[in-house]
Amino acid sequence: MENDQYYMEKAIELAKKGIGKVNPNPMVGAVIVKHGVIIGEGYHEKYGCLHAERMALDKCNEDPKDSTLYVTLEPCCHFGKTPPCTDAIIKSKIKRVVIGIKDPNELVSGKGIEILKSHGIQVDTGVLGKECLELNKKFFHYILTKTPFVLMKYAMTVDGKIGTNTGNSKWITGEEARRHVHELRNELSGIMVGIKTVLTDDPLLTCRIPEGRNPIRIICDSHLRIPLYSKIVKTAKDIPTIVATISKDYDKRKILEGFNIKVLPVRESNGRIDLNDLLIQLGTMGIDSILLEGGATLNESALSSGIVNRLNVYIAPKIFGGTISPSPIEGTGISEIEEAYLLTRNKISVIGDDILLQYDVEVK
Ligand code: AOF
Ligand code: ZN
Repeated sequence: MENDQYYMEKAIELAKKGIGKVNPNPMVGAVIVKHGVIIGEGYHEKYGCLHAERMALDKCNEDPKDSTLYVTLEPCCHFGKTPPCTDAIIKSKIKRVVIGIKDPNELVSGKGIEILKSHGIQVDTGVLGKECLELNKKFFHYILTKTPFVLMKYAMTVDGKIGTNTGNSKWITGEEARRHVHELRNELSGIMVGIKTVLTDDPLLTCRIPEGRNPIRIICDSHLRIPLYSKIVKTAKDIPTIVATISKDYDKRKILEGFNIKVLPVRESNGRIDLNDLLIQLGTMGIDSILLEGGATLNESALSSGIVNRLNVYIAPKIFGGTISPSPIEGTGISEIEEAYLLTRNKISVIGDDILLQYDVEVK
């Protein structure tokens, strides 16, 4: 109907207020409209809190009887941390419910729609469905696979270098692009790097935007080489940190645990961490999404293990040149074109002087 998209856009905007606070649950927004006027708005504010639909109903400044509810995700019909939203919708005598996308959660998945319909409520689904799916890409992936959604990110020059011939990489992209990465750190539940990155850059891997929150730090460290004087170890008392390893060095494990680091034993694959096993374990810990920030060795392992779902490439208008200057994906590479990892273009944007290419990765 006329204006459906307009109100759904509003609901999407509201849902985004939950960025970084609702994981592993979805970001959901809801708008209640009566006689062409918004009478209530709500969104899922924080994990475990009220669902968007109930917040919108609570916030109504008028009786919602005969109104239309716009909601980005199919209303739930199960008793979870809160009672079913379908009950509240039916009780309020809302006449029509417009849904962005069906909930993939098997406890709901279509059943919410059926219950509403069986109570004589008109239900329309698929309004801005693509946008509502994009909004909760991580949630859809996590609830269907029980493993985290992995976003691989790197910044490079136009000639595909992630450092100079001395390994210098501060900074390749400009301030705005770097801020964008901090927004991702605020949004995704975990941030993952390989031990080489810790040894060469000594990073903190924190989120440095106002009101941002730190992701859980995950270090892939097959042989427990992480130095006790590294910033990661020194700050682990305050920032949740996981070191994934295949090492049997129990003394070092104990020392790291003394620094409040969770040492996670992982299955071995060709002398290294089995990333698929690691992802399963992280999934059971409730980690729904991971920002993979390299380096080049881990990037290659992640791609070849088939765990990467999305790729963000930030391209700076610079050229470094040099045969030994590093590139984003190392390892052995491929010999036949047919073996290439295939990507689907999702979005191209300009961020300051840099360009962001966003791709979905085709899982082999
Ligand atoms: C949310 N927020 O606004 C809506 C959700 O863990 P629970 O009990 O809060 O239930 C989570 C499920 O409820 C979630 O997986 C999704 O299927 C459904 N809808 N969840 O966290 C909301 N509407
Ligand atoms: Zn609900």
